[in-house]
Amino acid sequence: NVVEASKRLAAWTAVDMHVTKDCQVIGIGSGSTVPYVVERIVSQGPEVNKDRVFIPTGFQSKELIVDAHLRLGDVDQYPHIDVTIDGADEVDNDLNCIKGGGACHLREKVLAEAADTWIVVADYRKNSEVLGKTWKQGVPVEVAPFAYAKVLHNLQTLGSTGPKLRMAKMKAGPIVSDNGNFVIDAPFHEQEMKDPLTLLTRIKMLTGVVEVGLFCHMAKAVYFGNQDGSVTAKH
Ligand code: DER
Repeated sequence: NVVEASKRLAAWTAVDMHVTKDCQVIGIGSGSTVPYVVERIVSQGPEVNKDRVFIPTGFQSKELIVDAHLRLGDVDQYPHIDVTIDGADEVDNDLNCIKGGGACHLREKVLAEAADTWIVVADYRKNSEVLGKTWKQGVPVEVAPFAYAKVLHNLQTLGSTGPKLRMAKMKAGPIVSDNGNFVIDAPFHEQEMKDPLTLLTRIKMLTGVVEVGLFCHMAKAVYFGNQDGSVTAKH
């Protein structure tokens, strides 16, 4: 379908542009777009991939690497990464991203920061002017379970219009991240979302917050696949 085709287009373009022969340590993000990133890397052939190592940003990301028979590495061994490619839930015109729709944003941000180059790939639905325009679920906030009720209260005080603990669908109770934490989804007014760095800083300072799904001034480039088969790049 057109959304999947646009994800593939974004992913293939990003790999062709940024996963060059000299890239040896590669971070793999999470979500439904990154499988096309792995697909394109595999298509570069066993010769170039045999000396590479691939670092996952969570369980799903690890399974992608293992299933593609690529060499799995650990961020403990490779704390410095050449390039990490990941998805996003929404991207504004300054390349700020909302991430965490898949509750993987702690490890995703670690590998984004560890990388010399962090690249985002997404379908056209994520291409936005101001964060919060299309992604209505709110800012994902990973919290220590012990602190979730206090952080919920703090987020309301910060102006969130209705912070909610993210509940599991096929399990009674909240979802639990790969790190054993809960996730709160905190919607904010456009006023706050227009300055994501300030909002990120205010949320991150709340004791009990582990990581915030706002990635500000981190992406070197973002590629969106469009419905007409073209690609939009933001730098
Ligand atoms: O949770 C995340 O940040 C993931 O990268 C995810 O939200 C990306 O979304 P996708 O499934 O549309 O690629």
